Amino acid sequence: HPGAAGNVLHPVPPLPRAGEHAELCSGLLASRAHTSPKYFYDAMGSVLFEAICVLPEYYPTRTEAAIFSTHLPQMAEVIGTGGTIIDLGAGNCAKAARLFPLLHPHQYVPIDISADHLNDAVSRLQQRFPHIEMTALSLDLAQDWQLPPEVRNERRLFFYPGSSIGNFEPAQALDFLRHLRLCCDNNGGILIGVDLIKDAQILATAYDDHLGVTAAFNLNLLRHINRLLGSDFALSQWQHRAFFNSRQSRIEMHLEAKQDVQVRWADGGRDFRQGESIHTENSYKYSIPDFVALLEQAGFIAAHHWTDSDEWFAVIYAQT
Ligand code: AVJ
Repeated sequence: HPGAAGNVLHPVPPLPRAGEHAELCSGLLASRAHTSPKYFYDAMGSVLFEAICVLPEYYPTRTEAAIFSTHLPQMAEVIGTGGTIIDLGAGNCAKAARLFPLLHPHQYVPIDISADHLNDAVSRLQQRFPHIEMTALSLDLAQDWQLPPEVRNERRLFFYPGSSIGNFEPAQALDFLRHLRLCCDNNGGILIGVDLIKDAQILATAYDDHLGVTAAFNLNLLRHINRLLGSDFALSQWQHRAFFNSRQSRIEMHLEAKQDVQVRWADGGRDFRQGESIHTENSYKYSIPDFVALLEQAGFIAAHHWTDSDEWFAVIYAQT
């Protein structure tokens, strides 16, 4: 990176698109059609998600930010300084940047699926923190992944804010946390944001806001799929649906056909009946004890947690 002499900034390669075609098709052709939430995040989707984060209805981002503002000094005492911060789903890297003045990492490793977004964010951040070695990686965290040797192993702190863990099924969340535990030496840890179970109406409104930004975010998925598959989804034929499934403790997002719909792509297609839907996202909500139990099953020792006065959101630090 020319602007940051002495620092390594690995250019992020675009994700390999092989396999995505097959994965998308099989999800769309399943009896209950579904897609992975990773397909939300094309360039437009990443911008729409940033807009979601400033919606009044979407409490997680600001609640988590307030928890960090209030408790960051104590977090730094508990966690200690130095080492490598590995930012899982870094996005615009803004959340991690707030940790730097207190945690003083030697290395910062932002990981995100959206390569363009990440490259822009990291080159800006490197100017502000020229003394921190930055190594950007483009990985699909929902697939098998390994950290490359450039990632130092003195003391790895996985940073996983925003409650993105909620996109995993609980069993997959456990596998994911176990994988993180195996990536840490004896001095590692995880600082993770977890959205908590609360009133179903508050939850549902957070995913069905009055401006329709979440609806646009959900519908934009069809445009992304059209580009990836060469399909002919018409956005006007679909509507956003979001609700809290209390039995499974998760928000579900769907795209529902407003009428009978025919969709075609190069090597396939599908008819949807009016009211039929594509399941586009799950966002699991946890209690603090249940999530602590999950961390402990994964081999971490939950050291501390911080929450807001309503207990809507928790930030949990667990160590090896
Ligand atoms: C990025 C997975 C944390 O589940 O709240 C926000 C995604 N989807 N609004 C969430 C999302 C619709 C978000 N995560």
